[in-house]
Amino acid sequence: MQPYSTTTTDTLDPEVHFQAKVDAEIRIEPKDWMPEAYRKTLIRQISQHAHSEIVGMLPEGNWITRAPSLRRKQILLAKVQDEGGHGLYLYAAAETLGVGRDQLLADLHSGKAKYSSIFNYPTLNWADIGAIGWLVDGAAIMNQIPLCRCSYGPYARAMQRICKEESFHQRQGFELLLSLSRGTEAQKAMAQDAINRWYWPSVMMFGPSDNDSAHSAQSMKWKIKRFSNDELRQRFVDMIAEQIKTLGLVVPDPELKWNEARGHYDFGPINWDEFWNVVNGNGPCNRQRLRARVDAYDKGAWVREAAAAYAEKRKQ
Ligand code: FAQ
Repeated sequence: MQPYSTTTTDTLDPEVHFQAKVDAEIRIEPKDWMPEAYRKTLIRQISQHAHSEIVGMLPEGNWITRAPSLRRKQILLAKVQDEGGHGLYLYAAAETLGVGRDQLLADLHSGKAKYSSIFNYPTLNWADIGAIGWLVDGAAIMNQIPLCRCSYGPYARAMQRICKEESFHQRQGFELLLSLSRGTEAQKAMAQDAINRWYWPSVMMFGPSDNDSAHSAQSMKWKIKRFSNDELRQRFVDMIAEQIKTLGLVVPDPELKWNEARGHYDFGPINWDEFWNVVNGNGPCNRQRLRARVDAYDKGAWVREAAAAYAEKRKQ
């Protein structure tokens, strides 16, 4: 942390003043001066994050009616509802930067704004719900804990609550897989199959490798991101390689191996063609996911109109 004093920096160029605050770990709040590029970067990242949360409700929502017990159904309902709540906190955080909710959603619906690649994969069997909780929420937590210290106040505060809920999500996923792994041979095979399909897409969630990450250097200077994509990915691989031992299952990576000198697990090559293919709209479920969101928005038009009419009536 660098020393920061308003009196000594008052006369400075606003950009220098801004960076000095960031370096001194002073949170930037909505009414503070900020460089236009900082504002745009935050709108991009926070809105893409919000879109990921609400699109992320779809693969799991698909299994609510088919959960194998009332207990599992209650857990899944609560989790999917939490993801919707995360989307709302994040849209609200993005709105503090001067962009409206309608604009943010229009950008999602037109395909201009991205959402996480991971939600373009299908959920084929019940074990996928466990794999999503353990691997996808596990990757999300690894990426999001440092965002609780993001330089932009509203985003950092939203992330604190989100991370608490995500840790429950990860545990329920692990517990689900543990039950399956201790069940019949068929249940164990189902859990392994789900891990085989969700592991690599989860590793890709952290984004392109540092050499190809367009935004990382600037976002780290602004303390939006605290660690690079590859650093977080390595932590995730290290965590999963240990946790899978309790499940008695295997990570689908023949090259995964503890490296004593590095103090980390080495792992096999990532299929970046697959990653960019999914990011660019050609994954297994991209069209289906976007269509579901656009349909939900269109079908909700009467609710928005009724709420606006009611608010207008109360004003009068
Ligand atoms: N998918 O220069 P970078 C969750 C894009 S929430 C799609 O490295 P940056 C909870 C990137 O946008 C999961 N696109 O970018 C849950 C950029 O394109 P642009 C979401 C990706 O921003 C669980 C380009 O590649 N989490 O899972 C992806 O510095 C279960 C160059 O990349 C967040 O959004 C990707 N995986 O770093 C919900 C966390 N990766 O925008 C439901 C916040 C990269 O120039 C169920 N976001 N791209 O057109 C972040 O931390 C960052 O934005 C990164 C990317 C790390 C995702």
